[in-house]
Amino acid sequence: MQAGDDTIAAIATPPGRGGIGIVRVSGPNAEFIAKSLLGAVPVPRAAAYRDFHDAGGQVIDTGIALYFPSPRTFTGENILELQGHGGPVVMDLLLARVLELGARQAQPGEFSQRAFLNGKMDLAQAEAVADLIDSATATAARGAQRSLAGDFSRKVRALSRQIAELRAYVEAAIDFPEEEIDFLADKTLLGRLDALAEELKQTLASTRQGVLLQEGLRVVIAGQPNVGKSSLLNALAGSDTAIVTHLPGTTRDLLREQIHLDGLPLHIIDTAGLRHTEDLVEQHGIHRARGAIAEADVLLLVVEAGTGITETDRALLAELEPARRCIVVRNKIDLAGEAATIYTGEFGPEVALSAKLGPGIELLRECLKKQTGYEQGGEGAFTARRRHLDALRRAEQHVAVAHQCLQGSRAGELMAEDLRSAQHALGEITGEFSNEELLDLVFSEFCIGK
Ligand SMILES: Nc1nc2c(ncn2[C@@H]2O[C@H](COP(=O)(O)OP(=O)(O)OP(=O)(O)O)[C@@H](O)[C@H]2O)c(=O)[nH]1
Ligand SMILES: [Mg+2]
Repeated sequence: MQAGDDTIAAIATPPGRGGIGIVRVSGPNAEFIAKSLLGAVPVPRAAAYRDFHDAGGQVIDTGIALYFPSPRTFTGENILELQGHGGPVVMDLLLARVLELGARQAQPGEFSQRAFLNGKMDLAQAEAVADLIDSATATAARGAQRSLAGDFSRKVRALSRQIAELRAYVEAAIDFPEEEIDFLADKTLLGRLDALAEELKQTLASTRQGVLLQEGLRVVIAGQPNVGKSSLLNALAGSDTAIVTHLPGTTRDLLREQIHLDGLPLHIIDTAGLRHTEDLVEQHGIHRARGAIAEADVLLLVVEAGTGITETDRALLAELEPARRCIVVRNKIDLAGEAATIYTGEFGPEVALSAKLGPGIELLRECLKKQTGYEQGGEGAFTARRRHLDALRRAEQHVAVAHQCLQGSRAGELMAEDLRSAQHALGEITGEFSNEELLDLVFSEFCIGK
């Protein structure tokens, strides 16, 4: 795949008013556009204070122009950056002029895509650019910065190199069949496969953490009406997001709040109380609640301490996949005269607390941390994506099969084939092996101008 040979342009700053707005141009025409718009091409990599002219020679704006000639640029192409005043009309006029001079409006993520296609960064690094922009916590931002710097890619490449060496070894054994027995019976080969499997396992574990850090966790609060679900959302968020009343059926729609636990982003969703109802609006709410429950990473099932888990709650728990994490919250301990505590109940951890008064909320936070399996943003934590996790899992499986081939039948050919597949899976992470579909998927999530 090759980067386009046309010139792209976009407003790189967010829409709306701001002190400064930036129009970014990349491609072979950037130089011509600079000359037409500014009168002369600025000295490379030096700030130039210039008038930005329209077709009739009128000044659209005055600002800073920066020119970066290929190849030492973000995209690898000629880049022109025009920093003007950040008003939507000024920016639109400036962009319109640039398009008039032969550039085309860039697609979301197209600058980063060109950077990837021109070998300026690999695919995981390009994804980290978007992750850095989207990061919800400071820990996630630091993790994305590490991935952008190549920490994650280096791990993946090192694994890929290890597999390549093993492949060479095994393929040599196949090519010289008279020595095959010796080659494949060699204990060091088995040892190296074991070491590889172990490293894959560790990388998978840190990648899982990386995905958690980037995406955060969907925590859904559910239960019967009036048990204090919305009060719990408010207590966790430390704000009055949700309406709380003594009337059952207060919450109808899904309510979302974002908080973080030691740098791990949590998307908390409050839902309508589950009950049989004739009220049409509430029915819709309950339908949405069920949808949210089905997609939850962690379910907080709220019950009243005085009542405990009811038959309706049991029915809900029975519907959940066994692997789904669930914490039972026994709310309103102040009414039941209980103390805040945490213990292991029938369905997993149970936390007794009072959402209204506060005792036990800290215990719930601790429990959430444990349940998520998130290790507090250790030094060197990097962000990753589900796509990466997927590829690593496939690589792990292929290596496991290769291991079996070696131990069981000493089937050199099969082993070589699985090692090849494992290496291919790793190559998908860095984009060494990619296709248009994958690239479209990755870059379409970017913002315009990045
Ligand atoms: N005493 C006491 N009352 C509570 C506690 N938590 C919630 N409540 C009260 O219980 C009532 C219902 O609280 P909500 O938070 O609206 O309950 P909900 O589960 O969101 O209710 P629906 O949205 O109708 O399903 C309100 O009057 C709250 O003040 C608590 O810990 N102690
Ligand atoms: Mg509610």
